[in-house]
Amino acid sequence: HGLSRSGWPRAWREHELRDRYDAVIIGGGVHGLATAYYLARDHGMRHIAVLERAYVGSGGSGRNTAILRSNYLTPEGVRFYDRSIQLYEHLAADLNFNVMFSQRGHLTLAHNDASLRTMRWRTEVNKLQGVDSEVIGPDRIGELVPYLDTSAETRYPILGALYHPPGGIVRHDAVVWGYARGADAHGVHIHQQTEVTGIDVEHGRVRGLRTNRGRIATPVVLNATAGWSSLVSHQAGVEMPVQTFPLQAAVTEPVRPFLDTVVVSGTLHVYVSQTDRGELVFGASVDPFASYSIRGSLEFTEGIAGHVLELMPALHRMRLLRQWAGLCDMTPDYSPIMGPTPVEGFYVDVGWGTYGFKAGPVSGEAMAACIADGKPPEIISAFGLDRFADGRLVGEKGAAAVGH
Ligand code: PYC
Repeated sequence: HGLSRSGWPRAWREHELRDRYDAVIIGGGVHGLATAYYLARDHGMRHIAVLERAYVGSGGSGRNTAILRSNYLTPEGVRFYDRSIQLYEHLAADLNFNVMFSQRGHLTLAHNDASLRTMRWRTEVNKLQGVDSEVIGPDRIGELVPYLDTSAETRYPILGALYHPPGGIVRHDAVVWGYARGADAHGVHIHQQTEVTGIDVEHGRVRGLRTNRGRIATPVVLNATAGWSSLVSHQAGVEMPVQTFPLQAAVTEPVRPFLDTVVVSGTLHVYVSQTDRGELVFGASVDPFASYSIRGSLEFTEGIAGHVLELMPALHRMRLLRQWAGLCDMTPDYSPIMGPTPVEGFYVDVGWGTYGFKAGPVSGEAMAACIADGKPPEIISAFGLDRFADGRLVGEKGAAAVGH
């Protein structure tokens, strides 16, 4: 039972679906699995299920570009993402699973005065929160990334950059598998191919949910989905201020390592990094229309190729290997929605836009504390659903990702 067909031990087990759990987490991505892991490990909760419609990591956790950073714009955002970086720094040891976190530094290029001003603003907020960021000029950028065209002859000359040394990349699948294995070792039931078809609410409180494999009674449900988060919350009668957009990405054939920083250009709507395998990973901003489609488009391929070549003309002979898309749940202020909802026992960890993967560890830690204590811990207190009614927005547009 504990072995796969090839004879290797299974990283996590399969279980019969029980008709009762103490908590059910919808979504087997990094957020849902991390929440289950910390709930079981740190809060001693037993009888936890994670329900995943497809396979673990099949949503945003397996579709992102694996970039980690904490150089945000608001103090609330910087503190939150910085805690995630701290957890990532110890994750391989914690999970006993090599997640290949490479803190190679992260550069956000400024091609105009307005961007440079925002970079300076972010630098000051970052420093006040103890996060390492500084604005650097074209000469230093050229030393860090020799292949970048830092001349004044380009369409959008590079005026400077926000340099964030602790940022970098990680092996995103390993993070998902590590949390899944860790959660399983603490007794969590991971149910793949298990789709939630309804959430039962009586007298303002969660009673259970229905799935394609049967009913489950539970007093606690966490919506940790991405792409369909508003539809899942709607099943509990809770409306989310979320609009869903596709985001496309691509990788090239592998080449010898030459790029050991992450390079982001908001003006050119593109970010580039090189994996340990040698592939270049390219990502774009979200598609310009709301949709649940994850089909690739030729417009994306043409656009990304053109923009990458504006930054690094020497790459003109490289070939793209594959492209894909993921779904981004955008909120009005570009910050997530985390914590309790008006339905007792129904919690959300949603609205992750284009920035969810890097927040997986801190979200898991914070949502586990929130569920165990019945109230949000300080680190996520600014991200509650009620902020939209009260007008306490946490505006992260200037640092969320590219091209918003
Ligand atoms: O927030 O760093 C980010 C990011 C990279 C790609 C999409 N979002």
